[in-house]
Amino acid sequence: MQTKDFIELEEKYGAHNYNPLDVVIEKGKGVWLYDVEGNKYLDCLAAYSAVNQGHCHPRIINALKTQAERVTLTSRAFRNDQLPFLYKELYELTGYDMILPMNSGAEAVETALKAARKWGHKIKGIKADSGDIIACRNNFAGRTITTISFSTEEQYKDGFGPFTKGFKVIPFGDTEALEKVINKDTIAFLVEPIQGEGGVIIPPEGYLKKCFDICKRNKVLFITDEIQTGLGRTGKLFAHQYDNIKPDMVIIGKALSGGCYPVSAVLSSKEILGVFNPGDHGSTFGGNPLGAAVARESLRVLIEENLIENSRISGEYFLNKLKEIKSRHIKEVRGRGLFIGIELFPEAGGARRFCKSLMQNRILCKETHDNVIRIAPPLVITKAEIDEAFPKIKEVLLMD
Ligand code: IF1
Repeated sequence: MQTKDFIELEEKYGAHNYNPLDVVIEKGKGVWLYDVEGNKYLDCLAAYSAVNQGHCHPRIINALKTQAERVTLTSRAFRNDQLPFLYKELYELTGYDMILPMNSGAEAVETALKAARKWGHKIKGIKADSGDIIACRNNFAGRTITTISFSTEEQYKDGFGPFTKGFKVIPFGDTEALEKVINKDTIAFLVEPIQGEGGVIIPPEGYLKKCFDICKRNKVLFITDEIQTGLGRTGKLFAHQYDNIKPDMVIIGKALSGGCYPVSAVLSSKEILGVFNPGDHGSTFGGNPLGAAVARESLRVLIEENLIENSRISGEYFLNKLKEIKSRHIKEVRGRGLFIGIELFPEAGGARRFCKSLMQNRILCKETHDNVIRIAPPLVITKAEIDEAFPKIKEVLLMD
């Protein structure tokens, strides 16, 4: 079968909730993806930062295979021999001493929201079934009814109401707006340190620290969604570390498993996650031994292969080279670590057509918010691979 045959089959039976590029991937290794005709592509999306460790990392695949032949799922009705070590290793890596494991990012966001609400009602003393959680415009937190309830992207909400109450939305990057919206019934502030789907939007210097201090002064939980920015993507373990803060809760996912298995988690403390009693919350697969074994190895690879530092150094190198491109289409090139966005002027006709041309040049990117090309390769990328890709990117950005 050729590319077109796969596309035909997918279009015939699949729900059309995506508009993917017409490339059919057959295998991946490191930063490289191969289509069904054997063409080789540089992956500059890394499955939205889930494949920070590179495709099919041998150590992670091996951990997956080994555990898969021991036991995959026990349910949480019983205990398993992988999860306690994942907890311990996450604590040693992050300093958070209470962790709740889930599967998808959205499930971890929902878990954090439930923990925050329960903390608000049981600890802060906000009246039951009341209180607000603050989010930012242009956020992305998942596709569930609650996570889209505070989305400001009309398409993500169209037709899916009624929505979950108890959320207020303020402009991202605006500390005064946060100060103004907080009242005695405010429970928490949920924020992505850099808005990914929003278009790789980096807030003003010191924004997170100022928000953190405002939240502390008002006994409001400060929660970071690091599902995309976390685990090395921006050149630090967590993007919030650029502001030297320690959020009350950190939500992680994606690269927690190196893209080999859905694993997410809420990292927090006994004071907050301690509000959960047995039976309050859970999930069939949450905390399963297969996911835990994969996550343990994914974290080891991230640290032992120095991928966070490589993200910082290679990201700076890549960003500086991209900034050299003098194209009438480019409005701004911005980024932190290997989390880069090339914002185009609206007159450029939208980022999609550039991504299609990049695909012809064997580089796979994804547009975000119409006019931004997201460049976020696996963190294992080398300077040589960047140098090989750069002229192809430059050629596309100089096209008419
Ligand atoms: C899709 C976007 C990115 C996330 C942040 C929570 C989640 C995500 C900051 C939910 C997930 C994914 C979803 C995926 C595409 C991708 C995405 F374009 F949708 F918005 F990365 F920017 N918080 N983002 O980025 O995690 O439940 O998906 O595991 O196709 O919807 P999830």
